Amino acid sequence: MRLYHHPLAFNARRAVMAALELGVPVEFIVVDLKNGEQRQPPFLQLNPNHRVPVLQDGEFLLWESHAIMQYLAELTPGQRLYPSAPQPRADVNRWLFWSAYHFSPAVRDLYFERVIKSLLGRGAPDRGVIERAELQMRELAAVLDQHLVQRLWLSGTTLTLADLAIAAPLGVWAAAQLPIGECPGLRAWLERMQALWSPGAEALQPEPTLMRRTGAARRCAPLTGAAWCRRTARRGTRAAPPPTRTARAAADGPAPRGPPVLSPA
Ligand SMILES: N[C@@H](CCC(=O)N[C@@H](CS)C(=O)NCC(=O)O)C(=O)O
Repeated sequence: MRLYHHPLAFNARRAVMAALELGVPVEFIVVDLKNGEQRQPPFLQLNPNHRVPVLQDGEFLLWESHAIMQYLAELTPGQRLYPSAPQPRADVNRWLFWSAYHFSPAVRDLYFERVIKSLLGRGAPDRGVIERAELQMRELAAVLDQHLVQRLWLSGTTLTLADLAIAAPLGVWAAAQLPIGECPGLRAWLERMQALWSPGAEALQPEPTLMRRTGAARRCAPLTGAAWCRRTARRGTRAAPPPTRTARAAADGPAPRGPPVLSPA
């Protein structure tokens, strides 16, 4: 099974995170987005929308990151990231759709205007887009914050696909200057996600100079079957710890540093 992605693409990152957390043996392939590989015929045969991620499982091709997460979970016997009972599953699905329709597009606009445009030499940030996206982001962050202030995880009492889906775009919060500074519940949850995912930081960003490179898709073989994947897969099936004083204190503490794992650069 192959997963086409790019280390700076947070939509792809949620699929990568799901594969690693589930311990699915996937071959990770980086697509050279900066040089337009995604618009070349070979990649367009994988995804006519010229976007990562794409999962290739034999003859079966699947694009759309949230659908890939669900598929990978379905393939994994005994997994607990995607519950099978109707209501818990619907609750996770609710956050996946919310992520796809509302949250990720708002993050994308701020990330694109403030980070990607300058990386790609696409001109100055558009103030109008930034103002609209910031307004939207504040509302969405408040929804997350209120939900998370009394809870450890977004859905149910353990880590699920919902947490991975929404943490992935938040990895760019510092670089994209996302307005989440006054959201203690959200920040405490983000710190929990960082603690879970820090060991994967290097794995997710095997080539820091990637954006300066050119050429065809690069294979990230070291990711496949890494011991770290097995460790996190086990952790993913473990029940969440009860709320601790440390977790609550974190909610009141200073703003966290940029998420090491999830950070784009
Ligand atoms: N809704 C899609 C969005 C995918 C997407 O926008 N991917 C971006 C990177 S985050 C991309 O590949 N952009 C390249 C392009 O538009 O040419 C998903 O969740 O998979």
